[in-house]
Amino acid sequence: MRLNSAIPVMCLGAFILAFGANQTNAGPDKTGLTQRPTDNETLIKNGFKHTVLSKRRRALLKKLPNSSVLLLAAARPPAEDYDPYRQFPDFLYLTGLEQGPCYLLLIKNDKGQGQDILLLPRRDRYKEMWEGKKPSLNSESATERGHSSLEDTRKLSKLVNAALKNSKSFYLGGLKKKKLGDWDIKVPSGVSVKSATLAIAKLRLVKDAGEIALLERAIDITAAAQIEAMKSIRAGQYEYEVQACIEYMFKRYGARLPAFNSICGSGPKSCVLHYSANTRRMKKGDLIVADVGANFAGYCADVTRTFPISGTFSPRQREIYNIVLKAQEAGIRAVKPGATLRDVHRAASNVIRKAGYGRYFQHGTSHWLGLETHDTQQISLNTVLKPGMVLTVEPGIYIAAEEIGVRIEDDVLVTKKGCRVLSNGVPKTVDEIEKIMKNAKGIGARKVAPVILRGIKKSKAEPKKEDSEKNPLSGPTKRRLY
Ligand SMILES: [Mn+2]
Repeated sequence: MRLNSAIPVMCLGAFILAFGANQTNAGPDKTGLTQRPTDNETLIKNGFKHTVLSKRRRALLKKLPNSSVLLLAAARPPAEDYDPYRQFPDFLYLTGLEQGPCYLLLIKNDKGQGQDILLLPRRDRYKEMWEGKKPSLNSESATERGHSSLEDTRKLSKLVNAALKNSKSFYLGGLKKKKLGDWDIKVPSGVSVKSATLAIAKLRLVKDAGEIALLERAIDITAAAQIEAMKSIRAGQYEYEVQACIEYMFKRYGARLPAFNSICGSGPKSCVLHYSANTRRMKKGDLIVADVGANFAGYCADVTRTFPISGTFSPRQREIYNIVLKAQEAGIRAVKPGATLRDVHRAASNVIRKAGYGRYFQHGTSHWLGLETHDTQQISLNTVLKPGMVLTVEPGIYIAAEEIGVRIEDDVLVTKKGCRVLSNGVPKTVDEIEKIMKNAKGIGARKVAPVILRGIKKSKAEPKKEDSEKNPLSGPTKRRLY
C-alpha cells in the first residue's frame, strides 16, 4: 500500500476461477487451483512446523551476545473477547501461537549456552466456555514444541529477574521498558535495555520455503479476488461493493482477513494514495485503483490493479496506464541479488520522469512483504537484495486535475538469478484487462433476490439513469442489488 515511506498496494493473483451455478463440477484451472483449495491446512501446518519455529529461535539466540536476556510478549487479548485479536508478527514468527498473554524468554549465559522458555497460562475452564480451547500449560509439551521448558505466565517476573542478575543486556519486544514495573520486572543497574525488533526483522527478511508457500497462497487468493472484481464492476455500484466482492473472495478461499484496509478508489479518489473510505458511487468513464491483499495465516499479499469501470480504457487513460506499466516492468527487471530497493525505484521512476510525469509519481516503488504488509519498517531501503526476500514493485501516476490515478503493483520474490513475480496471474496489460472484463458477469454483478428496505421512497434524489447502467431502484420499497 505505501510507496517508499511505503505505499501499500494490494495485488491480485491471477487465476480464473470456475465459479457459478453451472460450474459446480469445474476442475482445476490453469493455475491448478480448484474451486476451493483443499490443502490450506497442510500449507499452514508446514509453514508453522515446530521444528521450523525452533530453528528460528535458535538463530535468534545465536545472534544475541553472551550474558543476555530476550523477552518477547504476545499481543494482549482485547478488552472484550468479541473484539478482533491480532498476534504480534514477531511472536507468531517465533512461536506460531495466536493468543495472549504468553511470553517467550530466551536466555544466553556467559558461556554462550541458551535457554528457550515459553510461558503459557494455565487452562481456564471458565474462559474455555466463552472462547473455546486454546493451547495452555496443561495441553502443551515442551519437547513437541522444541522449547527447553514451558512455564506458567505467573512466574514471569521471578524467571526474568533471576536471569537479569547474571546478564549485561536485556532485549525487549512487544512490551515497553517503562511498563516493566507492571510486570514486577526490575532491571539491575548495569544491564542495558534494548529493542529486540531489529534482530527479529532481519531474520524475517529472508523467507523459508514454508513461508513462501503461505505468501503464494495469500497472493493467489488476492489474484482471484482482483479478477472477480474486474468481472463484477459496474457503473452505479459503490466502491464498497467492489471491496465486498474482493473480501468475499478472500474468505471464500480461506483468507480470514484482509492484510490492510482495502483501497478501492475510483474517479478522483484514484489519486488518493491510501484512500480507504470506499464510499463513492462509480461512474462510466472512471478508473478504479484496487489496492488489496489477503492475509492468509498471517502472511500478507499486496497487489494493485487499475481498471476502467466501463471495461474499456479511454485513449488518455490508456496512455498513462502504459507509462506506469513500462515503469513497473523496468522496476521488476531491476530486482536481483545485489541490487537494492533504491535501484528498483530508480529504474521505475526514470521511465515516468522521461515520459514527463515525474511530479505525478509521489511515492516510493517498493516495500518488503511478509507477515506484515510493510515487513518491516525496521529494514533499510539500502539493504542488498538476497534470494528469499519478497518485495512489492508499485509505481504510479496520479493526475488529480484529470481524475486519472494509475498504480500497478506486483509481489516479487528475489531468486538466485533474478526474481519471480508471484502475482503474475492477474491480468496486467490493457488488452488483457479489457478482454477479461468484456461481457463478464462476476459474482458482484449478479442479481440477488429483491429485498425490502424500509424507508426508501422514490424521490428526486433517485440517481439519474446516465449514472448507472441499470436503475438500482426497481420500485418504491425495493432495491435490486447487483
Ligand atoms: Mn504495497
